[in-house]
Amino acid sequence: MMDTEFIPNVKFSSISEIYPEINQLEQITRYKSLISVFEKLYNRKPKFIARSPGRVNLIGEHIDYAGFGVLPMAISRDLIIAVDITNEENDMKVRIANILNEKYPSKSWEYEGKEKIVEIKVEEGVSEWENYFKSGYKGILQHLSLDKPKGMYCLVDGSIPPGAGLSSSAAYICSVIIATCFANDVKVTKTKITETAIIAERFTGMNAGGMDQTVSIFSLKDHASYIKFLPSLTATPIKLPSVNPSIVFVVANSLITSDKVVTAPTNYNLRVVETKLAAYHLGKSLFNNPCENLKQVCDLYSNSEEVSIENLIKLSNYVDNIYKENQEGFTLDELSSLLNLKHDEINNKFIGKFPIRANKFQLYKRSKHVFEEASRVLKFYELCLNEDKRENIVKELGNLMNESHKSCKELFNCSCDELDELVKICLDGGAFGSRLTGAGWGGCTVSLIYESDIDKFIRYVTEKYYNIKFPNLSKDELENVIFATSPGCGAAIITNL
Ligand code: NG1
Ligand code: MG
Repeated sequence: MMDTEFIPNVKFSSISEIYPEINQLEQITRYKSLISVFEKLYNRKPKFIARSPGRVNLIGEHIDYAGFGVLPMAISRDLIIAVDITNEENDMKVRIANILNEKYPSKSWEYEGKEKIVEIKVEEGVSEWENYFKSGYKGILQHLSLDKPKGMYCLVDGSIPPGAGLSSSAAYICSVIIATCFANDVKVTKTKITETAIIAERFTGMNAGGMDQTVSIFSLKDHASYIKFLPSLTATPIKLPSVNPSIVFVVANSLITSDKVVTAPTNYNLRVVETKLAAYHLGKSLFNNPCENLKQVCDLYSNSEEVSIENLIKLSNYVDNIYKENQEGFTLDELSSLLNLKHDEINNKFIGKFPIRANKFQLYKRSKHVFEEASRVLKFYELCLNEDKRENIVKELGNLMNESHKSCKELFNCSCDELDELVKICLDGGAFGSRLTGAGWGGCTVSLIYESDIDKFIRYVTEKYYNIKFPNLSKDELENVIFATSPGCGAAIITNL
């Protein structure tokens, strides 16, 4: 197996190579300060640092869990964990602390054997910072066969704003997994780490898709990723179009935080259920074969595992037709007769471990969004690949992003007033396209602009959005809420500290 299959080791002296866009000196200072806080806190030196980046999704929202391809890129903002391991044979304790210790208090726990590993309490309405650590730790230990995992001292520092749709949770879990592997001297392939991280995120109460973990682990510097989940997980690195004048993506945080774990029963997890219900129903009505996800409906429809824009459009039209009489959603009773399933069968098949709350289940809107969004991803991908089509490319990419936002807002209902307002301001400020990124209901937008317009654009959005809604933000804070991105590196272990 090739070495590149594993998480790369980067020497501390080369960490600036990981960070293309933001001040590299600032990063070096950040790492040095992490190491010195670690030493003061634990009275020992860290052995290594694990880092995994957040991401901005360029296009393909809420379709990963329906099995369709997405197109995100890693950003420089990341989650780093300084780690030392204990050498005493029976010390299997994990101690965690955070640089922001007032907000995130220190915790520790003992290893209680394979069966138990660690208890994760997920109560509705609460999301504890240590749960993400525990989830990653539990996920990887369930996979590895270690009799005695090493005790660990850990100190965490994150630069991804939480609840902003930039995937702080997946970056956290991925860092924990690679840290635990490295601490215990085991090598696991990138694919296995990603799959473990996806399952691990579900311990936190989110019925997670796989985009964030894949992009965090697989990204290559200067490349976005085209990620496919079925028939198997693949991440193809792609260069963003090189055009003249050159383009860049700017992230702007609406500063409306959406804690996805807390809102999962009415938002994220409910959407997962709705797309599954639609797959079951469409599969049944088209082929007498209830499907598990909407990608499977598409495969059966086209007799191939390759997805085509043409077939996605046909399916979107089919959805118009089959739900002609009911575009406003089905009650549980109505679903029961539509699918010919009893209430508890629906519960067991589609809901299970992730509780949801809904008066109506939207099959029409959700499936239509998924098929159309999947076709926009393919169009975006083709535009990135096709060197000959460069004339209107910036406009075309922008239009796809705008259509994506409209669909997230109207069909997937995962936007909010502030995001819609911010998108409008970004477009007025000269963006070719602008859309919510990540799960939505708050969090960030991503906008496509000319690189030469960055300052002008940021000034405009600051004046129209931040100065009005959040007039007390300092200059430093502003730099953290609106910033230009370039495609960053994936996960790494930093050694030789
Ligand atoms: P964020 O923005 O990190 O909550 C979530 C999911 C993705 C994807 C997007 C919507 C997790 C960890 N992440 O992202 O898989 O479904 O929403 O496109 O569940
Ligand atoms: Mg998340």
